[in-house]
Amino acid sequence: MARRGLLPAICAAYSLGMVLSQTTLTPAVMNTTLIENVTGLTLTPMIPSSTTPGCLAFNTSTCEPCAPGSQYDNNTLMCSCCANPGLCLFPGACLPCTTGFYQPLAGQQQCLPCNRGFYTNFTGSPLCHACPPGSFNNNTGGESCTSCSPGFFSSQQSSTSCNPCQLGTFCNSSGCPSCETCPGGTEALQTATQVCTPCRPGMYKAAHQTTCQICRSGFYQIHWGQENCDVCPENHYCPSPDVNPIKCPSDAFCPAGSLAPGYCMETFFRKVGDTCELAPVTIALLVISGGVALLFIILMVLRRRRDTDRELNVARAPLLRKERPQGRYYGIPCDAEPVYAGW
Ligand SMILES: *[C@@H]1O[C@H](CO)[C@@H](O)[C@H](O)[C@H]1NC(C)=O
Ligand SMILES: *[C@@H]1O[C@H](CO)[C@@H](O)[C@H](O)[C@H]1NC(C)=O
Ligand SMILES: *[C@@H]1O[C@H](CO)[C@@H](O)[C@H](O)[C@H]1NC(C)=O
Ligand SMILES: *[C@@H]1O[C@H](CO)[C@@H](O)[C@H](O)[C@H]1NC(C)=O
Ligand SMILES: *[C@@H]1O[C@H](CO)[C@@H](O)[C@H](O)[C@H]1NC(C)=O
Ligand SMILES: *[C@@H]1O[C@H](CO)[C@@H](O)[C@H](O)[C@H]1NC(C)=O
Ligand SMILES: CC(=O)N[C@H]1CO[C@H](CO)[C@@H](O)[C@@H]1O
Repeated sequence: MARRGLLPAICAAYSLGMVLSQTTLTPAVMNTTLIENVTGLTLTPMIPSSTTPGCLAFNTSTCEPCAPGSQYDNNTLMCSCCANPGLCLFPGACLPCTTGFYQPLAGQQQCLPCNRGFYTNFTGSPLCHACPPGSFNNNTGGESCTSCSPGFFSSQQSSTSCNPCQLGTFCNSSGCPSCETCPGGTEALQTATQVCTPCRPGMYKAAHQTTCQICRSGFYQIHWGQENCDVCPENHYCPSPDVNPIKCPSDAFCPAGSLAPGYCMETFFRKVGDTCELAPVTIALLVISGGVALLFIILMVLRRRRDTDRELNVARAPLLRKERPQGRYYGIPCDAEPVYAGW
């Protein structure tokens, strides 16, 4: 019975100790309590006028420079009683720099704001930290950095802005230190891309390429987001890269990679196995036209021969005329009338 009542008491005491040790461990709390304690003890008699007589209460030979990360405190006699600004009776009497400010040197009157691209998120800092890659900060006196939005990145430390992802790359979360190339079968056609878009049917993109490409002629792809295209199979043809291969007509040729079926020249040829042959109608036509041509040649020859005969007759005609007497009657040739010598 006694043990059952004792245990919770021990636990309560233990947890109380934990709480106490946690609060007293924090340095900031220690320093402020120290200052409060000292001021409470020593300043009560001489707060009002803050003239030199009050300073007599202090042993000012103990003044020392404020530590890095802190500044001279104008509002307390423990600092203003010291001969030089930047000195206080003891380091704890100085003011720690607030968040966003820092002071790397001892004995300074003021803390400095962190530069753009830098920050400090705790008090009493002797330095500022660079914004890590993937974040930025465009203000002086920054207490924190802002993560880059999805689609943007910052690859350098202490960035003051983020850059949009380049074409072909993406960032799908906030705080990207770099953008990644879109995976195979997807592309990014705009800058600041958050999600890559899959290639359309009829197109493909290998992992290393930046944009989707149209399938080469004779290839096809009917699915979205593919890394390659398939060759149009034999006995099929692929008129468009984004449709299923079409079965070859029985009277046409379709080797693998065909864009269109290959036909024998219509009506004059026909498909026989793997080749084209003359169609029967063509053979008949050839025979007929051959006969016609032969007949025509014969006719031409005959006519030519008759023409030569006539030329001979014409050539003889003047000879006949010259044999006749060429008398003149009053200046008019008697043979003015043409003599018809033809047949
Ligand atoms: C102030 O100092 C006294 C001893 O001088 C100490 O007992 C007390 O806990 C201190 N106060 C605080 C708030 O730390
Ligand atoms: C002032 O402090 C110093 C160092 O602690 C000491 O040596 C000196 O005696 C003190 N002077 C007075 C007047 O208390
Ligand atoms: C303290 O006083 C000095 C001189 O008057 C001034 O330059 C400085 O800015 C003041 N510091 C603070 C923190 O007010
Ligand atoms: C300060 O920033 C660091 C880094 O971002 C973080 O780990 C830490 O928790 C921050 N501290 C406070 C008090 O915000
Ligand atoms: C950063 O701040 C400066 C001045 O405060 C301003 O001129 C500049 O445009 C800002 N840059 C960005 C990226 O916001
Ligand atoms: C973001 O991209 C990474 C890498 O490409 C991937 O592993 C992850 O699943 C993506 N997350 C979302 C939410 O899309
Ligand atoms: C800024 C400052 O004075 N910090 C001090 C706070 O108290 C701890 C412990 O006493 C010191 O180590 C720090 O230097």
